[in-house]
Amino acid sequence: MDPPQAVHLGPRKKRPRHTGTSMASTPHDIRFRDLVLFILEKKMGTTRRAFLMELARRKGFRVENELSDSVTHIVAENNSGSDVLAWLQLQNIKASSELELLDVSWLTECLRAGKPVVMTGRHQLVVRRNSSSSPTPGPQDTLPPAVQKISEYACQRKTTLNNYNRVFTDAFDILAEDSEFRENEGSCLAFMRAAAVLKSLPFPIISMRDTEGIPCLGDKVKCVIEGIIEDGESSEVNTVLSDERYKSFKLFTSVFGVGLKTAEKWFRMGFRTLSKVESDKSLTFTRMQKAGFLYYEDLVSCVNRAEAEAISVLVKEAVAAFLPDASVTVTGGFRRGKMTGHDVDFLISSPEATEEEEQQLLHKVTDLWKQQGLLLYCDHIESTFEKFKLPSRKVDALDHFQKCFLILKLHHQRVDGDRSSQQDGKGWKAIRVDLVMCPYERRAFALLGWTGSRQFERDLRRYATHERKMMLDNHALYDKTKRVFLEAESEEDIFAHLGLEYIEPWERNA
Ligand code: DCT
Ligand code: MG
Repeated sequence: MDPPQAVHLGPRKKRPRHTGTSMASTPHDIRFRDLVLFILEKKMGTTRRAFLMELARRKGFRVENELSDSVTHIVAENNSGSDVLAWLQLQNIKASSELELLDVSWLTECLRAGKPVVMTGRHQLVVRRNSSSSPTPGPQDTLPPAVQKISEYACQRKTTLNNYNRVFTDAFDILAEDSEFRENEGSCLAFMRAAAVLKSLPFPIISMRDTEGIPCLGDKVKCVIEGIIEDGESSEVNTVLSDERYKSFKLFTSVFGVGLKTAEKWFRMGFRTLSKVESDKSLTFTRMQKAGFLYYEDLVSCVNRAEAEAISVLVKEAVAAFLPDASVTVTGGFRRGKMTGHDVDFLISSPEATEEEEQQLLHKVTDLWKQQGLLLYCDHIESTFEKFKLPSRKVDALDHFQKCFLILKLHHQRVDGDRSSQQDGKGWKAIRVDLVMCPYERRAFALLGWTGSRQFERDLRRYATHERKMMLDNHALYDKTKRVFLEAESEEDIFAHLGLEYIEPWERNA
């Protein structure tokens, strides 16, 4: 799963109000040069104004910080036309007949449409008799289309990495993680589903009206959204971010090999820092945790694409040395188009290999790396795969394929365009790598399962169970009505069996 990034939502105190740094203004290209907007703070508030300004700029609108002669459109909220005129008068500004005074609903519709929409009477706070109906270069009235029915299942939504609602989804990722640390499964799931559905929206949520008709947004979730819309930050998230338990669990579980149980134990023992844990003589560590501490700095700094490509070459070379016909496919986040990940995942299968050759491949590959001095950590899990076993009922069940969890030494010179070798004395980086070996006829199921995201996988299985009376896991698809296993050569076949529109890997970032 994607480690949720810390959301910087500013300090907790309400006054003075701050916008989160995630909304901090960065230069954006201006796409609509005929419009110069100014957003009135009065009755709207600093934070909401900053939120809207940043969004509008991101969408290519020119928004001025100060009111000047160049401004063509003034946008206000909860102000009547005469309120705005009175305010202008107070500023000693005479409203020319060209100046448009508009309600915020016009701006939010523009933001949703991604371009200026035609101004109508319901947007205009002051309708001037001599003003043409629309000086805006709107080709047609692009009022937002009614939100199409959005499925409650992530496998029926396209979720690319283009997330319009990051400010909300970062918040829900943190709340979900906190619920996970507290082993509150229901609440964790609710936050994860909320984040997933918001990631799929083709527009940013600007007002609570935008959330109407969107599934997976319960009262608790809506309350958080409302807080962020109003204050630019979530008080719930701020509470979590400053919570001892959350901070400690986050830190402890960032060590490879440390799960919830161990984090809980260390927290209860009063530990709050990794250095105190590591130097404590009374604790014993697993082999995995020892490696986790040893390569901590490398492992917490995410793997980038160039490093993933270099690892991919390494894996393909090693596999080809023993099974030249085997296919090696990058799965996980990198297959979904992510630029970084916490590891690099691979699926390997061979059409020709005997069962014995298949079983030996991963061992041969890791032995080779050991000889080459590249194997920093290795944990082999043997296959428990059975041909006629029904798919698991559990949504989060681990699969039965043979696999190994590794830490490999990646020399900087293997990474294209890497400039860090000069700065980094050791000349290599420790990288987490997962290799999965599966029987050739199961490769489509394994590929679908290992591509993720986890939320996408969960919903695929849930959809199969509840909507199709089928059972799906990383090994097989079983039709309970017909009592048959459904075979698949490709991921497309599996979607077709399930009666689902095919979703490309880069659209599975739920
Ligand atoms: N997976 C799964 N069930 C599990 C573990 C993994 O379905 N119990 C799938 C979902 C994603 C894929 O395997 C790879 O797992 P990760 O590497 O944990 O996820 P990722 O999406 O690749 O995230 P990251 O980019 O952080 O590696
Ligand atoms: Mg991964």
